[in-house]
Amino acid sequence: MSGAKRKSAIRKRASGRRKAAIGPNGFRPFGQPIYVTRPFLPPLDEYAAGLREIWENRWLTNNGPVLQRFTGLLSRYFETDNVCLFNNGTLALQIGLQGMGISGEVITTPFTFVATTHALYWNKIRPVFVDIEPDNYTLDPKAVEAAITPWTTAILPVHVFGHPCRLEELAAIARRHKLALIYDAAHAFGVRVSGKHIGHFGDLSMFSFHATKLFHSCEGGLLIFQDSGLKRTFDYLKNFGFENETQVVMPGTNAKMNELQALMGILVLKHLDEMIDKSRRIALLYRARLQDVSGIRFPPPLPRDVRYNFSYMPIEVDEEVFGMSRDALYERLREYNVFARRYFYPLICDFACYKGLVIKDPLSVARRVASRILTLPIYPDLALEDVDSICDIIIALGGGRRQVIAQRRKWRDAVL
Ligand code: T4K
Repeated sequence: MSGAKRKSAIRKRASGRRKAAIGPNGFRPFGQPIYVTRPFLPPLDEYAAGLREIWENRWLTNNGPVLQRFTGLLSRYFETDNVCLFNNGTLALQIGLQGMGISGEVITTPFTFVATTHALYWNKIRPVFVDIEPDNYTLDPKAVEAAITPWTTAILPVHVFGHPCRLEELAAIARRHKLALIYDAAHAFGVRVSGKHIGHFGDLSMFSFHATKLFHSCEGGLLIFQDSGLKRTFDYLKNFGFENETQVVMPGTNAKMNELQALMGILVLKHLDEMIDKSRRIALLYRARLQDVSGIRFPPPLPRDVRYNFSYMPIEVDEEVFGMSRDALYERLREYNVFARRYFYPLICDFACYKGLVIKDPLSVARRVASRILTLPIYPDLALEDVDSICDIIIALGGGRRQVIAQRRKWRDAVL
């Protein structure tokens, strides 16, 4: 392609992606879909160089050199040897529970991705759903304590959207009742509390490295744990239980991360701080533009000692005040090529496969949040101009065009 043609193609792509401008008939849809997230991709030549090494090694999986390098990097990042990589977060959590011998009942949240509960199911553990807190949507410690029975063996809270759970209260409950505390930290890579990695709270934490996560390895999962004795068990469980060529010590499965995943993880890790910073600016812009819009609610800012990763952008839509239901807003945004998501609706206990469970907690907060939640697009490469246009559309859908103009003036004064 000639230089001039290439420039024109780039210009076309940018304007196609960007424009949801105010036209004579109102807002025009974006030229290309704006998804809730897009994976960060490292420079292609860096990945190609890594592939060349893999080609030369002819070693694709089963604890290859790239996987070992990735493990070493994560071990340094978390400052512990107690790390174990898997081919995805679901199997990591499933094996985490199995390796720790969790059984009976586990108290958990219904406001999460379905994999949290599936990991219990595959271990024949009964999930006991209790309510969440209205501010950051994590498990309510009071509800947890009220749900403990003689069969309870563990608590499985989720740092949903990367919001840290009530770490101290949950630790105290676990201690008092001699329960294991296992965190689903799928959304929380990069989050720190008082300078400490979120993965160091509780007995064990699982991170998902799925492509939709801020930090990813295409697919992948990681366990961080306190008891170093568990490492051997996890290594057996993810590799068929092999001790050596002739001995199988337990009925494991195949949950190994391969070399191509590990390579992606190594290259994306280099960009973690830059990704968090870009996402932070996007989140600030959403807040500046939308926080005073009637009927839109943001979770309150996190405590000052939390270093957040800005991996999700949840808002709640109050139909009566906003003038449109969450579902209507979700649908209308799609008409503009904006694919926000209703994470996490429906609640897990309302999925057909879990409907039969007896649930004592009325889950009133979780139900209200699930009916109002909408997660807006956020990812490092999302242009601020696009965020601005998404906000224009939301404001216009709720309150009309005049409000957009007033809002624009206001945030420009505040932010610039
Ligand atoms: N626990 C929690 C709390 C979790 O949130 C998850 C996963 C897990 C456990 C399990 O971890 P993993 O086993 O997945 O490692 C997505 C992800 O598949 C899932 O990993 C994630 N949580 C969940 C919250 O979101 P979907 O069904 O919403 O994904 P999908 O395919 O609709 O993707 C969302 C958007 O992302 C697409 O509209 C476009 C964009 N996208 C997606 C992919 C895969 C891309 O641009 N490129 C891509 O390659 O579940």
